[in-house]
Amino acid sequence: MKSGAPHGLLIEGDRERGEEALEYQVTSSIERVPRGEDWRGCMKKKARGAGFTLIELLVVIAIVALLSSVVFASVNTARQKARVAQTAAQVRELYKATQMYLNDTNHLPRCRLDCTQATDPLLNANGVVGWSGPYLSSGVWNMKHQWGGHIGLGVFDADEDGTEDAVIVLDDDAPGTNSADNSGAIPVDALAAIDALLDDGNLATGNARGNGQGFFSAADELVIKILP
Ligand SMILES: [Ca+2]
Ligand SMILES: [Ca+2]
Ligand SMILES: [Ca+2]
Ligand SMILES: [Ca+2]
Repeated sequence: MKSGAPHGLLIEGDRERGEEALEYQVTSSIERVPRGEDWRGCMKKKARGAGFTLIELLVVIAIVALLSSVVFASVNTARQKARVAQTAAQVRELYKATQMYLNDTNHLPRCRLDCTQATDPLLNANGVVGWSGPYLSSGVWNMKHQWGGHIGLGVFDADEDGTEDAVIVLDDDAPGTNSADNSGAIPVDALAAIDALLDDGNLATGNARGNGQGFFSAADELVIKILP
């Protein structure tokens, strides 16, 4: 459309818009190669070699995907191992605190989901004779395991032999919630790994039982009988 225009105007158009550059190529007798041509020629050269590059690229992508899935899996395994070890350490720490409480008071401490900082037996005497705590610096009322559920202290006849037992519960419910919370579920393989560190590795036997297989545990929970 600008074929009849002076060359000076066409050059201006070429520099500003690719559309006009094409028209300029057909109609103009100026020898200078428009910028648009430079660009297209370059792309054509790349496109010719792209067959090999694409296959190579796909192979590289496949290898990277494979490697990253392997790395991701091993990172996950390492993270789970660390969480399992940390949770077992928390249980041992709480067990020691419970032992000290029992030695001093001759009572078993309780602190389940309705437990607060004010009622936490490891932090407050609350009239219990012989109490000489605190037995755990931040208590147990807000203690969470690595999946976010409450680590609680319970007292009930876990093994159904007619006498009360002290238990540590790795709950699937967050501190201060109720049994319907379920936000802190522990994966079954992690439950078994915790059981293996603290007990016999079997969720249905020994002093640690879980995932609904004993000691009145719910799914995704572990109940550990610590006393007597
Ligand atoms: Ca019992
Ligand atoms: Ca629960
Ligand atoms: Ca629950
Ligand atoms: Ca067990």
